[in-house]
Amino acid sequence: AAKWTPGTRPEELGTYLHMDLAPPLMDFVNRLKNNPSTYTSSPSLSLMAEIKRASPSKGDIAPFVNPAQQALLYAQSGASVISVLAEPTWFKGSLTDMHLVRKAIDALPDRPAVLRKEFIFPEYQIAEARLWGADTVLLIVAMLSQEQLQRLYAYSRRLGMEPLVEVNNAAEMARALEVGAKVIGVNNRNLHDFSVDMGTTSALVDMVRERDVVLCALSGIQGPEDVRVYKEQGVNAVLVGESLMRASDTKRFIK
Ligand code: IGP
Repeated sequence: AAKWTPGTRPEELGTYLHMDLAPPLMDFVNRLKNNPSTYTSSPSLSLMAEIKRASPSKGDIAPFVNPAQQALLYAQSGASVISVLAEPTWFKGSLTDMHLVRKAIDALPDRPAVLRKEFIFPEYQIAEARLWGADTVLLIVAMLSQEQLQRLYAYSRRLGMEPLVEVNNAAEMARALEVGAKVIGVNNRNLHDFSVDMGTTSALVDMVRERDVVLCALSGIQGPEDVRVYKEQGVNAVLVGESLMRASDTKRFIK
């Protein structure tokens, strides 16, 4: 088989069978459910900390951040997952950022899982994520037909990765549940007009209450007060980008 180096496209290698060239994989769901952190306010609430240089709604946030350093800070702060924006145009991210994050935390005991945060559409992006050191990927229900969602979900699972499936309303939540998603993130930010409504997640908690689903609140979380409210409502994880990128003390933020 051809040898994999960073940048090699999966299709150059052949099929997913070449995934034996990828680095070891961590169980993302298990990492979210069994959070050994002493920093988060409860063992049942996990933190997904995001590396985000810029965004379409906010412009530059931390364009010159060192992803390896930031990843170590997040790991020390008790993050269960490090989400890395890999999208270049609006978020100034890259797969290199994600690869550097994986390398920086790889040898840590109980290292956080690594999430490729990008608009994933073709299947090769999932294989590519895996080869570059991701433990999982984001799938956005709003940009996929149900058939595409089903196909990408199945492909991700076939590579051993339970994806984070992002929804924005009840209809999309129903679609995520229909494909059998085990980790569902509700985006409080409307992707069309960028408005943020923190109640978006709260409104969907009841739809997953009796199910084996890890429910995550995404976007707009500014501090421990927001985290506490979600925890009381039964939310299992929070994903925080901008506030953590700007925080001078990430540990206190999470506590
Ligand atoms: C993070 P915030 O407000 O904490 O920086 O938001 C995260 O939710 C956001 O980056 C995000 C995102 C996405 C980015 C959620 N879904 C899809 C790109 C694509």
